[in-house]
Amino acid sequence: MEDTSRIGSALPHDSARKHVTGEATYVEDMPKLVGQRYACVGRSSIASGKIISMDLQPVLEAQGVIDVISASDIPGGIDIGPVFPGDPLLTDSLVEYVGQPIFAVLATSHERARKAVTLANIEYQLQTPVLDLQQAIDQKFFVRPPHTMQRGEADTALAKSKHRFQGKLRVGGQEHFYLEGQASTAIPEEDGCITVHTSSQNPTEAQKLVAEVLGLSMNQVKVVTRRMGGAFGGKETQGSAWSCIAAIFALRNQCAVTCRLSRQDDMVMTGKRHSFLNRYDVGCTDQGEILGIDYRLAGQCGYSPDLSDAIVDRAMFHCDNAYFIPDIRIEGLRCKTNTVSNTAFRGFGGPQGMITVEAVIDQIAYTLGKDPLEIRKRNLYNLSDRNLTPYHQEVDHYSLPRIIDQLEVDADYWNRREAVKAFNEINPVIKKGLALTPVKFGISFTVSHLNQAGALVHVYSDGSIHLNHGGTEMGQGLMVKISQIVAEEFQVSPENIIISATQTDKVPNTSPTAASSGTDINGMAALNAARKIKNRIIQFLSEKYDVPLDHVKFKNGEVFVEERSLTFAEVAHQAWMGRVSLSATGFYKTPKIHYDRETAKGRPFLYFANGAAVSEVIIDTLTGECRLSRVDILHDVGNSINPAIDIGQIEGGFIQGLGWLTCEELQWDTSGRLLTDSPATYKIPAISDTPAEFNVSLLKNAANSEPTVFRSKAVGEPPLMLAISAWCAIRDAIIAASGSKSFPILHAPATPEEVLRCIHETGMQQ
Ligand code: MTE
Ligand code: QUE
Ligand code: MOS
Repeated sequence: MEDTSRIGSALPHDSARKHVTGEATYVEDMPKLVGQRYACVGRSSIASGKIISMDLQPVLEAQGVIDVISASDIPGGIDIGPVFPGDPLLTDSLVEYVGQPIFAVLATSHERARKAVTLANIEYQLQTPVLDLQQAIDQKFFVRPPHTMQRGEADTALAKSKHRFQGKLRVGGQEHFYLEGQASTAIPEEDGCITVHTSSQNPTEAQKLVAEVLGLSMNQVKVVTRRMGGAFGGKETQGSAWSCIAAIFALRNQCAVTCRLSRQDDMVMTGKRHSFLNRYDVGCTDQGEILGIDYRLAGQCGYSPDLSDAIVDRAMFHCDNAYFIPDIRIEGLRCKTNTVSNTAFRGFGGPQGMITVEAVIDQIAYTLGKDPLEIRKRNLYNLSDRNLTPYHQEVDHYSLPRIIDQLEVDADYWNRREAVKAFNEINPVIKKGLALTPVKFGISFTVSHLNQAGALVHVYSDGSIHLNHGGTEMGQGLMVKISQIVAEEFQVSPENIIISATQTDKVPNTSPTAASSGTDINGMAALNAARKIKNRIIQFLSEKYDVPLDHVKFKNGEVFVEERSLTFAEVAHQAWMGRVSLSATGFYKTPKIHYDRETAKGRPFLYFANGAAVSEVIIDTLTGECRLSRVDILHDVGNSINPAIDIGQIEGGFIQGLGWLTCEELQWDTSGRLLTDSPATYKIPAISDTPAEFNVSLLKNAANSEPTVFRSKAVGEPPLMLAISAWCAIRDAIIAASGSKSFPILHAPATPEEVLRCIHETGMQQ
């Protein structure tokens, strides 16, 4: 067996072929069981009020309907709030947003269930909803108390600054728009137990909540996730409700039940990225060096806490981005509105914080008449006297200065700056813009207990390997990466390894696959399990052949016992004959991290992921339309475990960020109904929005300074924020259009309407 394709090899995604042929199995593709039934949820039509009466008789009498449940039919606990209470699985009195689940129907087909839910007669007593973020701020309408982080004396620094300005930035939310909607199938088992197959980033939480709503213990519930058709944070907490509904029906009716959301139900009933309204007060020197910032970051959480406490925290952790701010105060507000509860979305609040400081930098550059890149470089963290973050973690290793230096050259920034200027001088209608922005993103869950993972590895007597761990596959390539890690440890081909569905009865008490930590933590746990088995084999062979332990070596598909060479299969067989356990669990907990939220001090992150992007845009000042002519990205993934997967994550993350910042816009009407509830009204980027020239490179010689798995770095979320460069480039083009008359307050997303608004506000150059 000759094989070298392990760590660092650009293996295709294990399911790539199956994704395009349609062979990959999603929840809905599973073979149907005899008596399979379908559930659908009836939702509220008002944003705020009380249910006065509810007549479900017409629903029950509809064609194909088998069962109807409302809140009082839930056998166990009703509240499925993931961290704090506030999310009733079904509500029977208080209604807090349009689309809130009130009852559920079981029918013989998905279509019949969907039809039946429209037949309910529900009377409400209306209350006035709070729909506007500014209104929630003014009324101090919060889902959680405010929280402040600070270092130094922001007020004093601001007072003595030569230049001082204030600003306000609106940052839009984002619909996840995963290809596969929320879906769960529940199957009743013996002794009142239940199995749930679900499209979830968080099988353990689904297990816990299904157990709670059914009044079971966790060992009676098994949750299985083979893969998701995309998740992006949207299936971290908000996949559980549909598992619970399916499970309740399955036990009541002793049949298999599938609950999957139609695209419209999914868009209306599940949370999105938080929109933010951020305020800043900034002081700087003549050279553009920031002296102090006073921030107020206000996230729109929707009606319940969900993960908003941690999400607004992460916005606060990233409103410095790559810049040292000597004196800083950050206040974070968790605003409540009568809209669906917002949730995790790639970056987890980080992007909404980071974009704010990038707006600040652009405003400093504009005020001082300097190139924004010069201001960015002037304010970067260094490793000596400018290395302390607002949360008192030291920046101790930092590839950004190197990344920016190299990208400036690779992307030919300064020559293109001149070319853009020259272009804008002779073109009155079409304007170009250019921007380089960095990303520094903290890696680890900021909530310490989540930074743990488990794995289970079996070696069978024929040398084939079965691998299981707590992480879930959502398209990001976690499974292929972890099989490369285990293959490396045993020095076998990844083809020897079968990747199995994530299952709560194989690895218990898992964290959600989130915070970009999937490979970091599950990879380490799998490595730990593999190493245990390997050490047992070494011990066994050393005794059997009477050689010292270090004379047994695994190399390239073979096991060498001094000069004797055995295949991995032969070794597995011998070890089994020798009664050696060839199965092991593995465990990992992230070292070094600690954070005290009370004092807002500590080391929440094991390390930082870094990257930078240069975007060049062309805008049409008559229509506000915008195109990306060229994007150059240099990103640090440490020692890449799989460069093909990593580059895919960078490209995908950038384009998803581009959608968030340029074309995706959520809109509600004045009664709180989501208007953008289908692809007809909600515009995600298309293949034609890919930059005309798109250069993506991985930083070379970039081994992680922390002992992560094979010195790699997390890649899932950070590249999304590289798209901020496109948003800054659009502002650069608007400034050119106005002949630099005033600084345009460009909000996000920079849709054509927003670009036109800015141009009209700042005035076109004569
Ligand atoms: N890539 C794909 N293809 N699909 C996804 O749903 N989710 C992102 C990112 N990349 C996602 C993705 C998010 S929000 C996270 S946190 C990480 O993947 C999670 O996976 P990882 O920790 O294994 O990188
Ligand atoms: C990044 C994340 C998450 C996070 C913190 C991060 C995340 C998540 C939680 C979380 C917080 C408190 C809980 C809990 C989960 O925190 O995804 O169950 O009690 O779920 O910095 O991605
Ligand atoms: Mo990702 S937002 O942490 O699921």
